Amino acid sequence: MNTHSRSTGIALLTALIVLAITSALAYALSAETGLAIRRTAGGAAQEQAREISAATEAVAASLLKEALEDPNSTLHGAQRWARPYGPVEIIPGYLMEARLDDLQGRFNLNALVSADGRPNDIARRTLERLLQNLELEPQWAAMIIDWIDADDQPLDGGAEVSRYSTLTPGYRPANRIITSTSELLAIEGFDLDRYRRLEPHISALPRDAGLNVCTATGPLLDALSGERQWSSAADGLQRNREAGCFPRLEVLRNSLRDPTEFDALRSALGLSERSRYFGLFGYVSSGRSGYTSYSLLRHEGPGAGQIRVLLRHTAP
Ligand SMILES: [Ca+2]
Repeated sequence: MNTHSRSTGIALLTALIVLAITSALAYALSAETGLAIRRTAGGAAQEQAREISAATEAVAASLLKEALEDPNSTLHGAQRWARPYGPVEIIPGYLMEARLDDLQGRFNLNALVSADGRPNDIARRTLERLLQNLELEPQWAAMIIDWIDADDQPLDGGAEVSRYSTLTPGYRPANRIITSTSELLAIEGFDLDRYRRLEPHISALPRDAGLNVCTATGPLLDALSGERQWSSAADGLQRNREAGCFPRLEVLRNSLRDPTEFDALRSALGLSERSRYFGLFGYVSSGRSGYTSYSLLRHEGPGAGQIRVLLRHTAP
């Protein structure tokens, strides 16, 4: 993109955000009418930062609806929603930055266990390959399946309550789908270094969320194709993605070590060229204080439809 259209884009986004903040503040002020002002200056700054974060959700929603309006279009990283925003001084004294992440460009850990409670073998093999591509031990796949599946029967290489209860202090595996990838840190031996390496490539979404090949990370594409071809040519992947969805499903099919496996892979992992689940990461700073926010967003179609906030974490 040229400099002119980039700066026009930023100016437009800034205008949208300022509008959203103005509306949020107007609402907050009207809600406070008649109440005594009792906040400390720090509390007021934090409240303002929180309102700015809420406003970013409204802006993110409008960008996502724009990208998803045409039900036949692909969802990819060359669209406006994918551009990191800021840091920009959004109102005097407040810097804001935000980015949206397509969570379906990651491997969904909850896809490891099928609706009938049995391990999804294709998903397991994909995770094992992903772990190997990241130079992690493939055995973690069995440990993660046992953590998620409802039964107490350990897989070969896995661990269930019989093992966790012997630890000090003892505890039980979740035995249900997980809502945050950070739950992996509760798995015996899965340390922070391993988590940091794996985290950019995984998500914890509803089992049937699907995987968008247009935004999948290089190591994850390699895990799908069974060949180390995407992450070893990261620059080429990046360049191809500047023009739109890449690889298309057809291209991925032809990249498989065995293309006849494509249909099984597609159905086991819900391969597609669109997404519904997004993570919005925001950071607002004012002076020496900062405020982070994370929102899990889901697009509900058809067409532009609605963006629903499924959960929101905020922290000073
Ligand atoms: Ca289990």
